[in-house]
Amino acid sequence: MTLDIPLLISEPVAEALSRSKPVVALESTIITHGLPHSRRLETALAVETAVRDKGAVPATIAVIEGVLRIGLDEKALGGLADASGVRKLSRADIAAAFVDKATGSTTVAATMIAAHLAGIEIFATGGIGGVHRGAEISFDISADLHELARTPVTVVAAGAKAILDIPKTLEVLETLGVPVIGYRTDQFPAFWSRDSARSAPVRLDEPSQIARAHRLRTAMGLAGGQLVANPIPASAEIPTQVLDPIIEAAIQDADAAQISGKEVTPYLLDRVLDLTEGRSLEANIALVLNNAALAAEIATELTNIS
Ligand code: PSU
Ligand code: MN
Repeated sequence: MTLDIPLLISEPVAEALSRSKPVVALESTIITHGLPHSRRLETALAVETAVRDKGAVPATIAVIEGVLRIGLDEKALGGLADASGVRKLSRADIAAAFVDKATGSTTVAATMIAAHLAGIEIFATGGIGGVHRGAEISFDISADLHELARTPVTVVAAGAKAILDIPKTLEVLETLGVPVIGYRTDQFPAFWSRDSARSAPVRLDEPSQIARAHRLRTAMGLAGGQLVANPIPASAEIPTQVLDPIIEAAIQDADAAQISGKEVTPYLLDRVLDLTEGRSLEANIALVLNNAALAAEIATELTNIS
């Protein structure tokens, strides 16, 4: 017996895919687990608009009542933004959410899986998960890194969150053979800041080049995606000197409160938001919008490759 995957692709997304129009996948965890309630719907809609403004179709992905939804209308987005108790779903959690008929947001890893199922090659987010500071003790390494090594979706992010251990995150990506492409930069960006004092292993300056590299990897039969590291706009960045002590304090708070597992990332983001008095929130939103626009440009270039 084969089971059907409970999958629903929205009308506009299905139409765009069938006509080979540009489509950009968007994740939902950054909305439900990365932003305060008051800014969720507004941000989700603004990110979709940033994709549309560049001529592509947005496909926000989430599991709603046990169904994997690719493309959410405003009502569904509003329901997700308002809901409490929304699960955070990574690769390990999706099938159980179907069985339980649960509602959950997809992380970078789960959104890549869902995008690939639907035939979407490019995805925009804020920052990927990575190797946490102190991972040599905690073993906390995000499933996002392994997903990048196995699922052929190009992910546009503002680097890795500065709450992580960025050098270790880059080492693991190198070990896994994931291309890490600095977009118009030699530096690997650190989410809220443009620089992390680490270089980006590869640099490409044109969306068309990133699209070609994606397709060439497919042609070579290479598993996995690419990470496009797109620095936050200069006008929105928070310099590392300002952030570093705040991140240290947030990590100490997390240790004291014995936060572990998938709670760690949302907890740290929330503490940084409090400690920066909201400045990190504005930066977070600005960088997601910037990534959505670049992903739409790459999506358009992908449709130009015959
Ligand atoms: N970036 C943000 N906010 C977030 C995340 C990333 O600005 O909430 C989420 C993404 O969904 C990412 C996840 O995939 O955190 C990583 O979580 P973990 O470290 O538990 O794998
Ligand atoms: Mn983790």
